[in-house]
Amino acid sequence: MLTEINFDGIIGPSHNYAGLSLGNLASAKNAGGTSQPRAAALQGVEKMRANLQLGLTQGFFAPLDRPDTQWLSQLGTSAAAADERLLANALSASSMWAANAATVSPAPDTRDGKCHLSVANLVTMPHRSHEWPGTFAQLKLAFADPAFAVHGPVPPPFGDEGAANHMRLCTSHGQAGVEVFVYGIPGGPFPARQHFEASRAVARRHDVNRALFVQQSEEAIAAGAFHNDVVAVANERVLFAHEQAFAGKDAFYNELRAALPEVEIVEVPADRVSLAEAIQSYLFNAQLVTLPNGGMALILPTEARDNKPVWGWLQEMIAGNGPIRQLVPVNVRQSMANGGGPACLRLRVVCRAADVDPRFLADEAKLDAISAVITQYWPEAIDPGELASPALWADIRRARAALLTSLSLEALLSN
Ligand code: SUG
Repeated sequence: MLTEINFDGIIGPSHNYAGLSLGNLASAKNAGGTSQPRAAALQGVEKMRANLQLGLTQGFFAPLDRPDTQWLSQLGTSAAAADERLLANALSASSMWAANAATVSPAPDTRDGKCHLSVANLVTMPHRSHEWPGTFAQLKLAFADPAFAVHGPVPPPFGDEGAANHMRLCTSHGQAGVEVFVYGIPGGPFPARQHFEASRAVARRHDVNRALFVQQSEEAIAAGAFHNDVVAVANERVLFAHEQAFAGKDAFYNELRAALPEVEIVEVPADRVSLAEAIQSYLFNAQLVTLPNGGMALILPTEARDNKPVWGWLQEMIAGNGPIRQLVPVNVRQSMANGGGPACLRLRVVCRAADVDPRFLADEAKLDAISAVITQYWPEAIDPGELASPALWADIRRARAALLTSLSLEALLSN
């Protein structure tokens, strides 16, 4: 029995607003602001709890070791000697956005019948480019069972941003699907982070039976959709997307309908919700999930509820007879202020829960234990001006160590 498991990145104790992501409007807007790591991480835990209460299977990944001294050392420096910008790049808690951890091709889609995961190289952004070794160590531990094949990163310079640029459409999670790899073309005002060559390499390595390659529209990237999951999300037979999400949309929709005749495309027209509104509200950065009773729910940020045109459109959609039956707003404002919504915070893996290392699976009691560690150890606030404080680095390390110990994941301490 295959289940979709959402693995959320636990928001790390170094969560801060350093404005590191060009093309991510929220990150730029909030640069220099004071962050609240404890509140941020508790918001993330409450999202996981809400998912459990909906009857979904929930997992998590632990934060990485920050500041990343190994990376700084490769650059010939240290936390004490690095300049302000480099230090901020070494301190980011960006691994919280688990949608960028890896691309996942579940067993029914691959020729060898294994669930393949490729850790994302994230080479476009310096602060994200050094996530993969720590993430890789974690994926190898969580998915050590022979039901999985965990691959290293695609070599640079081909940029790979993982599941944020990948969608899977299928009749139901356990059946063979068509995998859609969405890439960007460079040349616009902001970086196109997912490269065509990287998408093709991942599809080949996973030996995916049915793969489609689609270009993300240049207008979407220029408007601030630095990942496809800011303008589109798929679940089972449903694709929920903004009208301007894709280049060559008609050809893509035709190919999709040919591959999966039962596909339902729920498109939001630009004259109802502009790209700018979609990006401000993160309407599409929602978890579109199948509930145990069969209907679908959209777990979206409260910012979507607070945006009039967006909420108005959603209300009409729900009143109609479409496949999405329920809206579940969640408060992840601390992550949102860095451009990370509910869908950014999770990596979906369709597999047998029994094949996953149980230390990475959540239940209420474990979430209580995680909350207790966060409440005790996570810094309450970080001002970007404090990032050079050795006392802060020590607090961040102590917090992570306490979490890993409470989860019996001490094996990750050195990663
Ligand atoms: O890569 N923000 C992340 C947000 C990632 C969202 N993920 C998905 N869409 N799946 C990014 O831009 C901000 C860091 C800073 O500015 O300090 C940041 O990295």
